[in-house]
Amino acid sequence: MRKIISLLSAVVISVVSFTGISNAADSKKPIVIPTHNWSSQIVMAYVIGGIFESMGNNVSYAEGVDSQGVYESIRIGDVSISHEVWESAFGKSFTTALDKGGLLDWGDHEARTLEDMGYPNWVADKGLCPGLPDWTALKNPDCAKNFETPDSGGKGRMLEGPQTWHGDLIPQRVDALGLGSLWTVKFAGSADALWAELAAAKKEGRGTIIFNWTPNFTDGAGFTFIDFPPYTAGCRPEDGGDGKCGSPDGYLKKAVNADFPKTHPAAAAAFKKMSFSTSQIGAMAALVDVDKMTHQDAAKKWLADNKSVWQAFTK
Ligand code: TMO
Repeated sequence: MRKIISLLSAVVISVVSFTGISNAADSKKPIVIPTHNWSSQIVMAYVIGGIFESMGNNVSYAEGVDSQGVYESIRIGDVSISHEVWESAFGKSFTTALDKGGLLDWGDHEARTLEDMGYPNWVADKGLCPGLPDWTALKNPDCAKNFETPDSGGKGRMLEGPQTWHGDLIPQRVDALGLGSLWTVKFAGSADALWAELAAAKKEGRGTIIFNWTPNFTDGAGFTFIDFPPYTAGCRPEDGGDGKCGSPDGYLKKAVNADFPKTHPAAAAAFKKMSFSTSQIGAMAALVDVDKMTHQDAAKKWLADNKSVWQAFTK
């Protein structure tokens, strides 16, 4: 009997709290959405902001937030959500904040991710580095010399993204794999500098190896990632490993401040359902990087063209 009573009271309590949550209106306090420095993330910020606004919410944007520090900002409540937690670049900062408490894992997008060094397919077609995409092709001095630039000190140059994304991960890997005498790694100041390098190398007909990722606008444009030795848990120097590994087949997660589901239950429920595919995220980036729209206009267009996709998240 005791058991039945406690079971019944548990049911009553959960029904009450369930209906309490589903009926509670979202706070009018703005939902704070961060923007970083790559296109899909910024467009998706405005897409998600538009979805929240369609539900009657107020939204504000924290622009140009550091993409590692954002998880601490969410944990302490300065920022409400993160909608693109890329495993390779930000998994460690995300997990650190998760373990400290105050931040919740709000599930994965459908899209899987890869963030690594690679090359446009015409580099292989021109025979500039026979054996690619196998990384051991990079050991060949005749390959490396096709990737020299004026600033590379007679070595082949790889152009990494902004250093805020992965610190010294790629220079460490180049050294760990014994490629340091043939290759040097430079950091681009912005994602746009990576795309400018792709265009310049093509025009000049010279080899280029850059950091890139998928989902991205380059998914359909003939870009190949180099096959480095497989990623295993702990293989990176920051995790105590020898660094002789490529990047993981990664998740793309969402995260929220732990109070967000209480202050904005309807928006939090919608955000939990939000899941974008590789082609949807690639399209968000392409509206900016190919079609040259502003991030805000790209988001408006995406929302107008994909009503049935996003309205399903709000029901
Ligand atoms: C985090 N990024 C998508 C730039 O690799």
